[in-house]
Amino acid sequence: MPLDPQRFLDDLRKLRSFGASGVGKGVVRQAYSDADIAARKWLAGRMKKAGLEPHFDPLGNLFGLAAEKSLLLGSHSDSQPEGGWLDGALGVAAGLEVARAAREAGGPPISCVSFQDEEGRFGVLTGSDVWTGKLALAEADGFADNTGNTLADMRAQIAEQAGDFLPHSRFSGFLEMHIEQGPYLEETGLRLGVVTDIVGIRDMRITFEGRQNHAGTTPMHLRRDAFQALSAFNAVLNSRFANVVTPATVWTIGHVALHPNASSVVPGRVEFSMQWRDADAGRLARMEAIIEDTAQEIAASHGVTAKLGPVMGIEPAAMAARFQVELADAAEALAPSKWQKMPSGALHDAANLATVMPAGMLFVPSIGGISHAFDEDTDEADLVLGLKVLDRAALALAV
Ligand code: HGY
Ligand code: MN
Ligand code: MN
Repeated sequence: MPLDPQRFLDDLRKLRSFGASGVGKGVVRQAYSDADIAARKWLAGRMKKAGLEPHFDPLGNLFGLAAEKSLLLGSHSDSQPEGGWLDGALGVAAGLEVARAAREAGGPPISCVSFQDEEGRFGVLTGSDVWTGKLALAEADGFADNTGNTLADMRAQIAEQAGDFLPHSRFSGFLEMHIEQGPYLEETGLRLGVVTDIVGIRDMRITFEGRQNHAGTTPMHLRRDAFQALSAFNAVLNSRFANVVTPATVWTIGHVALHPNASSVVPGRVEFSMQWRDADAGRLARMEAIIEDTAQEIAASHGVTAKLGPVMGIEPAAMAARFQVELADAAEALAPSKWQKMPSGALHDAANLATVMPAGMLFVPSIGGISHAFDEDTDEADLVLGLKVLDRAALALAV
């Protein structure tokens, strides 16, 4: 059987049914949720049916293994708390289809994978962080999500299915197809992106602790208001970053927990996430120093204390030259002049995989540049074109 785009689209739509949100094509399928675990069990069944041996490792990373050493294709099937149907799922369904078609056609051995917790419920790219040896399992087990669940407790749900961690030497390289998640391809009228580099990321939690008090009786000059500290921190940080960043640098305060979060109470505590991304590790370090200094200065001037948690991160990663060449050749063959080499501003498992084997990535456009939102989408013709380009490159790399 040759590559079957309809079977790939059917799998992709079926995968969406696990955690389908009811809003647009969105999904709610965070790592280790019931929907995520059900989706992985279904995927394991599809792998088995395709003649690929399903293998869960202790984190819940799910591999569909060819019998011999092989190229590995895939992405992740967990979602953000409010996610789209393609982020990660596209690369998983495409990897499965290419591996399955190669097997049916008597082609080279190709394996597929869905990594666990790429979206960082517990860390940054938790499943591939641990598998590639960047993060010790014992340390990761202690990580808690925003509501206090630990990774150890969550992964215990799949302990019965789990086998060992696989040796990296079982694979000759890693290819990941993904939606762009940004506006560039659509704006330039291109249909494919061959990724050159993946930016680096740093992520930490910061807590400002002040004094909870009555919002009617506490004079402004006596307040130690955690929200006011956060607000001032954000404004000062933005102005200080202006001297350091480039137009491609990004930073986000995306999660804020204000205590006790009531309209008649001066907030006594705020915990928030601070994330920043750039292609230059030196710039990431300069930004970290500015964040630390600013947090301490703002704390002192607002009568609160600042507690800075550990900094987690992924280093900027270059994609393997040969993988870029084969993806570019395939893109030019199937979509002449409709592709471009480009960096990735989003993080991907391929950044971790690049530390243990050659890795490459292929992008297809995101409509309106929207992702990490329910209305994320891509034209079906672009999904199928991406599958064909991935297949062509994989067959060239797998021999
Ligand atoms: O946040 C990211 O870039 C990725 O989607 N985990
Ligand atoms: Mn993703
Ligand atoms: Mn994502």
